[in-house]
Amino acid sequence: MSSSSTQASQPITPELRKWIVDQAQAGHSAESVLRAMIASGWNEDVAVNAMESTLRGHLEQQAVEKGLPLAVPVPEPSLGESPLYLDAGDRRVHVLQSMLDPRVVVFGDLLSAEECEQLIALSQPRLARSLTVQTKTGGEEVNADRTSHGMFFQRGENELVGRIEARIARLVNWPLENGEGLQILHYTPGTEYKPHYDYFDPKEPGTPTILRRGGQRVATLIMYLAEPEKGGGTVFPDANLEVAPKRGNAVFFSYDRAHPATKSLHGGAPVLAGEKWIATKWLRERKFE
Ligand code: PD2
Ligand code: ZN
Repeated sequence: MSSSSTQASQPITPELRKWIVDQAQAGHSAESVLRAMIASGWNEDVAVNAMESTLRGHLEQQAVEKGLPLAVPVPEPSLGESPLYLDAGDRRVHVLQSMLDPRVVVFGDLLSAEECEQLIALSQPRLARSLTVQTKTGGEEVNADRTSHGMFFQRGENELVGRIEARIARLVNWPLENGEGLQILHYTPGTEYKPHYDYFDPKEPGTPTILRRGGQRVATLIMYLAEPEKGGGTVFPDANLEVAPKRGNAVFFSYDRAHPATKSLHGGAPVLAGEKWIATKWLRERKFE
């Protein structure tokens, strides 16, 4: 029997959905529920689909009932078959670590040493005390929680920036046009970026103005351009995770709703010795212009 005629002859009824949710709530594993369905005559593909769609729908319904904002699609590297490397078009990028909740992926060798040096050199004359978007008004402000110095490149501002942006788009399967301009940050000893969320707080009055330009931020890629001697890791307090700021490497994390439930709280630990340089790419839901 073809799978489409199987789907038609084995419809996923509301009763079946309820039964699946009941099984999950009773603590039965996905595997055991699947085995029970197959044993009672369900086609395996249909059963897997029914389980996936039912449980995803149920989780989302619960989240919305709890007052969480709706989940949206997010960028995601193609890690389905646990590859050691990803083809990012013009470069083979190493996959060093992957965590599901929060969604965090550490990449190796995303940038060459020359690219790191060139980004630093091009940004240096344009550095100023870092601003953060002021969610009260939609403007920008100097923020005491962020003591680094930084600047933004325009998207596609030069060949180097355009090349890196195309690489990132391919790596995380997200349109280049949805990216904000690349930001460069420079940290000297004692400077840090206190833990925060990168999405815009839906409760702040300036947020609707910010969202008109491309919607929410849904993912962040922090690329390490120069490594400090001590300190300066990127920390995820809700995951007890610290990513080492190794030159050429990068940490990617996504957040499918503007809510702490994503566990995407993260910060730049104080630099204890040496200097840390990073490039940050924030990705929006839609075209950012
Ligand atoms: O420098 C970092 O590790 C860091 C930490 C938290 C950067 C950012 N956030 C950012 O650029 O958003
Ligand atoms: Zn951040």
